[in-house]
Amino acid sequence: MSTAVDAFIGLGSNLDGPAAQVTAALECLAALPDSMLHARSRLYASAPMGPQDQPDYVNAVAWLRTHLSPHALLDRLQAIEHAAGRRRTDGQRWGPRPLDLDLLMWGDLQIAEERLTLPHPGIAERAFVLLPWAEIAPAQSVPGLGRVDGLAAARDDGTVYPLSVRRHERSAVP
Ligand code: ROI
Repeated sequence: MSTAVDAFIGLGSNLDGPAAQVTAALECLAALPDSMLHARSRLYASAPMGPQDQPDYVNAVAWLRTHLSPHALLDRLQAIEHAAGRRRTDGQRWGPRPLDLDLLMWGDLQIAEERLTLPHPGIAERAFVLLPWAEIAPAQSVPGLGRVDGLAAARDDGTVYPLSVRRHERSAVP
Protein backbone atom coordinates (compact mmCIF):
# COMPACT_ATOMS: atom_id res chain seq x y z
CA MET A 1 0.00 0.00 0.00
CA SER A 2 1.25 3.52 -0.74
CA THR A 3 2.37 5.66 2.18
CA ALA A 4 -0.26 7.53 4.14
CA VAL A 5 -0.75 11.26 3.66
CA ASP A 6 -0.83 13.72 6.56
CA ALA A 7 -4.17 15.52 6.58
CA PHE A 8 -5.26 18.20 9.05
CA ILE A 9 -8.87 18.89 9.96
CA GLY A 10 -10.29 21.86 11.83
CA LEU A 11 -13.34 21.16 14.01
CA GLY A 12 -15.76 23.76 15.32
CA SER A 13 -19.17 23.93 17.00
CA ASN A 14 -21.27 26.55 18.76
CA LEU A 15 -24.66 24.82 19.00
CA ASP A 16 -26.24 21.78 20.68
CA GLY A 17 -23.47 21.06 23.23
CA PRO A 18 -20.33 22.28 21.43
CA ALA A 19 -17.74 20.37 23.52
CA ALA A 20 -19.69 17.10 23.15
CA GLN A 21 -20.15 17.75 19.42
CA VAL A 22 -16.41 18.22 18.86
CA THR A 23 -15.51 15.25 21.08
CA ALA A 24 -17.96 12.99 19.20
CA ALA A 25 -16.61 14.20 15.86
CA LEU A 26 -13.05 13.39 16.95
CA GLU A 27 -14.25 9.86 17.71
CA CYS A 28 -15.81 9.67 14.22
CA LEU A 29 -12.47 10.78 12.71
CA ALA A 30 -10.67 8.09 14.72
CA ALA A 31 -13.05 5.51 13.20
CA LEU A 32 -12.60 6.54 9.53
CA PRO A 33 -11.53 3.73 7.19
CA ASP A 34 -7.99 3.62 5.76
CA SER A 35 -6.96 6.33 8.24
CA MET A 36 -5.34 6.74 11.60
CA LEU A 37 -5.92 9.58 14.05
CA HIS A 38 -2.27 10.49 14.69
CA ALA A 39 -2.88 13.41 17.09
CA ARG A 40 -5.63 15.70 18.29
CA SER A 41 -5.46 19.01 20.11
CA ARG A 42 -7.24 19.86 23.31
CA LEU A 43 -10.60 21.61 23.01
CA TYR A 44 -10.32 25.40 22.71
CA ALA A 45 -12.90 28.08 23.43
CA SER A 46 -13.02 30.98 20.99
CA ALA A 47 -15.04 34.12 20.43
CA PRO A 48 -16.98 34.00 17.15
CA MET A 49 -15.25 35.30 14.07
CA GLY A 50 -17.80 36.94 11.79
CA PRO A 51 -21.26 37.85 13.11
CA GLN A 52 -21.03 38.47 16.89
CA ASP A 53 -24.67 37.65 17.68
CA GLN A 54 -23.93 33.96 18.14
CA PRO A 55 -22.49 31.80 20.96
CA ASP A 56 -18.76 31.25 21.50
CA TYR A 57 -17.25 28.29 19.68
CA VAL A 58 -15.39 25.18 20.74
CA ASN A 59 -12.58 24.40 18.30
CA ALA A 60 -9.97 21.68 17.87
CA VAL A 61 -7.62 20.34 15.20
CA ALA A 62 -7.05 16.70 14.25
CA TRP A 63 -4.08 15.19 12.46
CA LEU A 64 -4.99 12.16 10.35
CA ARG A 65 -2.70 9.84 8.48
CA THR A 66 -4.89 8.65 5.65
CA HIS A 67 -5.06 6.67 2.44
CA LEU A 68 -8.34 8.37 1.48
CA SER A 69 -8.21 10.81 -1.44
CA PRO A 70 -8.95 14.44 -0.54
CA HIS A 71 -12.41 14.21 -2.11
CA ALA A 72 -13.21 10.90 -0.40
CA LEU A 73 -12.10 12.46 2.89
CA LEU A 74 -14.24 15.56 2.24
CA ASP A 75 -17.25 13.28 1.60
CA ARG A 76 -16.62 11.60 4.96
CA LEU A 77 -16.31 14.95 6.76
CA GLN A 78 -19.59 16.17 5.27
CA ALA A 79 -21.32 12.93 6.27
CA ILE A 80 -20.15 13.46 9.87
CA GLU A 81 -21.43 17.08 9.78
CA HIS A 82 -24.75 15.89 8.38
CA ALA A 83 -25.12 13.25 11.11
CA ALA A 84 -24.59 16.02 13.69
CA GLY A 85 -27.60 17.86 12.25
CA ARG A 86 -25.70 20.31 10.06
CA ARG A 87 -27.51 21.33 6.92
CA ARG A 88 -25.44 23.24 4.37
CA THR A 89 -28.54 25.20 3.37
CA ASP A 90 -29.10 26.42 6.98
CA GLY A 91 -29.38 30.13 7.72
CA GLN A 92 -26.65 32.69 7.17
CA ARG A 93 -23.32 31.71 5.67
CA TRP A 94 -21.36 32.62 8.81
CA GLY A 95 -24.10 31.67 11.26
CA PRO A 96 -24.01 29.26 14.21
CA ARG A 97 -23.62 25.55 13.51
CA PRO A 98 -23.67 22.26 15.46
CA LEU A 99 -20.57 21.02 13.66
CA ASP A 100 -18.11 22.32 11.10
CA LEU A 101 -15.29 20.15 9.77
CA ASP A 102 -12.78 21.92 7.53
CA LEU A 103 -10.14 20.06 5.58
CA LEU A 104 -7.15 22.33 6.22
CA MET A 105 -4.44 20.43 4.34
CA TRP A 106 -4.07 17.13 2.53
CA GLY A 107 -0.35 16.51 2.21
CA ASP A 108 1.18 19.41 0.31
CA LEU A 109 -1.59 19.35 -2.29
CA GLN A 110 -2.57 22.77 -3.61
CA ILE A 111 -5.85 22.90 -5.53
CA ALA A 112 -8.58 25.49 -6.10
CA GLU A 113 -11.85 23.89 -7.08
CA GLU A 114 -15.43 24.95 -6.48
CA ARG A 115 -15.91 22.29 -3.82
CA LEU A 116 -12.45 22.12 -2.33
CA THR A 117 -9.56 24.57 -1.99
CA LEU A 118 -6.32 23.34 -0.41
CA PRO A 119 -4.74 24.51 1.76
CA HIS A 120 -7.99 25.87 3.24
CA PRO A 121 -8.15 29.58 2.28
CA GLY A 122 -9.04 30.82 5.80
CA ILE A 123 -6.02 29.41 7.66
CA ALA A 124 -3.83 32.51 7.96
CA GLU A 125 -6.58 34.66 9.57
CA ARG A 126 -7.97 32.10 12.00
CA ALA A 127 -6.48 31.93 15.48
CA PHE A 128 -9.13 29.31 16.35
CA VAL A 129 -7.49 27.01 13.76
CA LEU A 130 -3.84 28.01 14.25
CA LEU A 131 -3.56 27.78 18.06
CA PRO A 132 -4.91 24.22 18.37
CA TRP A 133 -2.93 23.22 15.29
CA ALA A 134 0.30 24.63 16.76
CA GLU A 135 -0.28 22.52 19.87
CA ILE A 136 0.02 19.26 17.87
CA ALA A 137 2.14 20.18 14.83
CA PRO A 138 4.10 23.41 15.42
CA ALA A 139 6.74 22.63 12.78
CA GLN A 140 4.20 21.78 10.08
CA SER A 141 4.71 23.91 7.00
CA VAL A 142 1.64 25.18 5.13
CA PRO A 143 2.25 25.64 1.39
CA GLY A 144 2.46 29.34 0.61
CA LEU A 145 2.17 30.43 4.27
CA GLY A 146 5.00 29.01 6.38
CA ARG A 147 5.18 27.22 9.71
CA VAL A 148 2.09 26.72 11.82
CA ASP A 149 3.78 27.98 15.02
CA GLY A 150 4.79 31.26 13.36
CA LEU A 151 1.32 31.76 11.90
CA ALA A 152 -0.25 31.01 15.30
CA ALA A 153 1.99 33.52 17.10
CA ALA A 154 1.06 36.19 14.57
CA ARG A 155 -2.68 35.57 15.11
CA ASP A 156 -2.74 35.00 18.88
CA ASP A 157 -4.87 37.84 20.25
CA GLY A 158 -5.75 36.14 23.54
CA THR A 159 -9.31 35.23 22.49
CA VAL A 160 -8.59 31.53 21.88
CA TYR A 161 -7.58 29.34 24.84
CA PRO A 162 -7.90 25.72 25.95
CA LEU A 163 -11.24 25.00 27.64
CA SER A 164 -9.32 23.60 30.61
CA VAL A 165 -7.68 26.97 31.32
CA ARG A 166 -9.77 28.63 33.98
CA ARG A 167 -10.99 32.15 33.42
CA HIS A 168 -8.86 33.75 36.16
CA GLU A 169 -5.69 32.15 34.71
CA ARG A 170 -6.17 33.29 31.14
CA SER A 171 -4.29 36.55 31.38
CA ALA A 172 -1.95 35.48 34.17
CA VAL A 173 0.99 34.97 31.81
CA PRO A 174 2.78 38.29 31.27
N1 ROI B 1 -15.53 31.52 14.80
C1 ROI B 1 -14.88 30.73 15.67
N2 ROI B 1 -14.37 31.27 16.77
N3 ROI B 1 -14.74 29.38 15.47
C2 ROI B 1 -15.26 28.79 14.37
O1 ROI B 1 -15.12 27.56 14.22
C3 ROI B 1 -15.93 29.58 13.42
N4 ROI B 1 -16.46 29.05 12.30
C4 ROI B 1 -17.05 29.78 11.38
C5 ROI B 1 -17.19 31.28 11.52
C6 ROI B 1 -18.67 31.65 11.40
C7 ROI B 1 -16.38 31.92 10.41
N5 ROI B 1 -16.70 31.77 12.79
C8 ROI B 1 -16.06 30.97 13.67
O2 ROI B 1 -17.52 29.21 10.28
